[in-house]
Amino acid sequence: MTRSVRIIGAPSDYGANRRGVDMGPSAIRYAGLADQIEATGASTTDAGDLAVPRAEERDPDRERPASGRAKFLRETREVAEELADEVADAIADGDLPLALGGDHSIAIGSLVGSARDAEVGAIWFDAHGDFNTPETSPSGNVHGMPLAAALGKDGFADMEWANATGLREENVALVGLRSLDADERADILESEMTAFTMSDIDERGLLTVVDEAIDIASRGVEGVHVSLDLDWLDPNEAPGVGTPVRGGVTYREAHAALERLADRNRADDLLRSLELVEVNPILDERNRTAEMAAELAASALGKRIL
Ligand code: HAR
Ligand code: MN
Ligand code: MN
Ligand code: MN
Repeated sequence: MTRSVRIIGAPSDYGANRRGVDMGPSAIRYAGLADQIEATGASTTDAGDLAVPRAEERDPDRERPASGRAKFLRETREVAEELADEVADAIADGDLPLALGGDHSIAIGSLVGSARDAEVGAIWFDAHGDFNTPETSPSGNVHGMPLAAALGKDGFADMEWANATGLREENVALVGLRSLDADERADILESEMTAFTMSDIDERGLLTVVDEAIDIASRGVEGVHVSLDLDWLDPNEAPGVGTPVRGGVTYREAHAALERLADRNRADDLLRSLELVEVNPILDERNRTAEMAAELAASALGKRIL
């Protein structure tokens, strides 16, 4: 079981079109994150926020990939390298790193850090596939690309800073998909990742799908990175996200999924790193999405009512 959690803020919005996710770490902390986690019996330390320059001061195209488009690649790299070191440090010190986004591009850093000296798997709770490359992305926004980057796909193959060495496609499970771009969809089908759509959840039941995702991510590895994009939830419940897609899981389903993860972690000690991303306080209603993020982290870390 997780005893000590190290909170690491990554207030970056370089990967997204909509400003505001850079306030995510403050909003999630303000929502009572540390208290929520401590109620599970774990202790917390807060490493503060990474220093992230403001996007207005930067040129999105200053560093270009060899082909295609990925905006703010240089800045994304700065954040990823810093976060990777923080995450790897926390793990080396015996803590569970909990990264707070920021948009989902910060996952490049979380994955690189988590998979630096070990084979790891990943569970990706998200409406989106996040498997675009600079070539396939319709937007050039890197928050739609972190899995492709970490897995060293196509245009990312020569960007060593973005490649999570200990992560293999076979150990990646996406859960809750309902919005994919055409080429991204084809690439996911062709990959060795396992992708569960909302329809799979409808047909098979959420907990069956989550159990299978945990099996896939934890098979033959040292630990699992869990990435929770708040747009996984239905926008009626979690309105404070930049790219909402209707038809997501409910508040209760989200808790059930993360409580199952906590149960499996209690038995097998599989959780290696965790992140909460895409909370956008500007678009939120009275901080409820940030509150949900904090509550869901507590469920993942073993909060129980009885
Ligand atoms: N697939 C779209 C793109 O690549 C949208 C990405 C959505 N963003 C996220 N990631 N919130 O899950 O531009
Ligand atoms: Mn240290
Ligand atoms: Mn995402
Ligand atoms: Mn998403």
